[in-house]
Amino acid sequence: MSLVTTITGLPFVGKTTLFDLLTGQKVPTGTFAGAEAETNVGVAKVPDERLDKLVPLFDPKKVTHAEITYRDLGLAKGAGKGEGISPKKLGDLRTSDALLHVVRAFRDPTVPHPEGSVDPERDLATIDLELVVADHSVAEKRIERIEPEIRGARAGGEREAKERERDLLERCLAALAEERPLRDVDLEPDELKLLRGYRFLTLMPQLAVVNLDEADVADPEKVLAPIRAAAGRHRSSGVVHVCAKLEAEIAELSPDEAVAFREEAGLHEPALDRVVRATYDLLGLISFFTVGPDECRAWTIRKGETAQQAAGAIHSDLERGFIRAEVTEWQDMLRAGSEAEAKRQALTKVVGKEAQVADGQVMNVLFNV
Ligand SMILES: Nc1nc2c(ncn2[C@@H]2O[C@H](COP(=O)(O)OP(=O)(O)OP(=O)(O)O)[C@@H](O)[C@H]2O)c(=O)[nH]1
Ligand SMILES: [Mg+2]
Repeated sequence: MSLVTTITGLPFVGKTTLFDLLTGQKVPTGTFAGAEAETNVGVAKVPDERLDKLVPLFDPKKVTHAEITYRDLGLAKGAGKGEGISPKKLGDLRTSDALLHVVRAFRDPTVPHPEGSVDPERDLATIDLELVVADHSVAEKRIERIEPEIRGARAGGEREAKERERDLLERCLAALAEERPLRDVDLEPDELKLLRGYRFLTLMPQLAVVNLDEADVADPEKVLAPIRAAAGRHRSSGVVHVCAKLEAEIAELSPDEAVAFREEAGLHEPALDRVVRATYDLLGLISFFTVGPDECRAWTIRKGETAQQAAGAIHSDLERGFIRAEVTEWQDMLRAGSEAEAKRQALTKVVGKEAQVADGQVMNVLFNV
């Protein structure tokens, strides 16, 4: 599965600094990109220690980590007043799997704040409101258009379907009018399916990335607790912290220096690792591995997917022609040292197409097309 995550947030909160950290790019920061700027696009390799540990066993020609595509998107200064998102940027936001809101908690007086003061909870609410406003206008327009369609439709199934859609949109509109994101509305699976086509922004999972002040890195909870509480009032919301500027400095160091510096600063894990893990948790994603002399590779699927669906993540032929899969926990594979030895020690299970795949399993699909 290929994941697209869009980074958004108020001007000058550190979006591009984070984007560079995640993707290893060097897009200039501190330039006030603003509403007119091009969207930056880059790919992050999903760090996976488990895959890294498996690699020496197989000495493969190629190692492939899972990937996430990140987009870095600026909003105009009018964000929060319903004028912050251009149609082009709305399009970028709407075609994402998740939104990543960067909120500023660093104080640095040399970096201007569009609101004149640092207040991450307020800024989070500002962007949330902007998304609610955008969705409200989509729902409103669709309702306007659907009324004549209902009048023109033949009585019976077709009209009923349109009436159901209108009623659903009316419910959405009511929630949005109360500034409630749509992911907080109780929706049946078929209603959700109907709404997918509209690509409502407030239906997307959201991760708040709190860009901490260097002085708060060692004890982040003080800053994070109120933000967690605010985000926790909504479904499909997560909170994670980074210290983008400090991490950008660390990224310039040699690996050994970086480890030492990190420990000293109390930043035990790189931003990329933390942000990616929070994204996987938020979206309910897991990884499984395929191994061999040609390639060792991590694949991303949704929690609860079956062996056959997981096979489909590799190739549609494997899903179509699925016979069975050999599954080994990654630690067992590591301990056994090879696929043959794992089998000999009965650490490898043979499973059918309905078996659920668990995070970290090594899978070998047997298929016939
Ligand atoms: N002190 C401090 N400064 C930071 C931090 N993160 C970013 N900055 C600074 O804030 C300024 C803006 O950073 P950018 O990454 O360009 O912010 P942005 O959100 O992409 O800004 P626009 O795209 O222009 O809206 C730069 O001068 C950064 O160096 C941080 O964690 N601490
Ligand atoms: Mg920027």
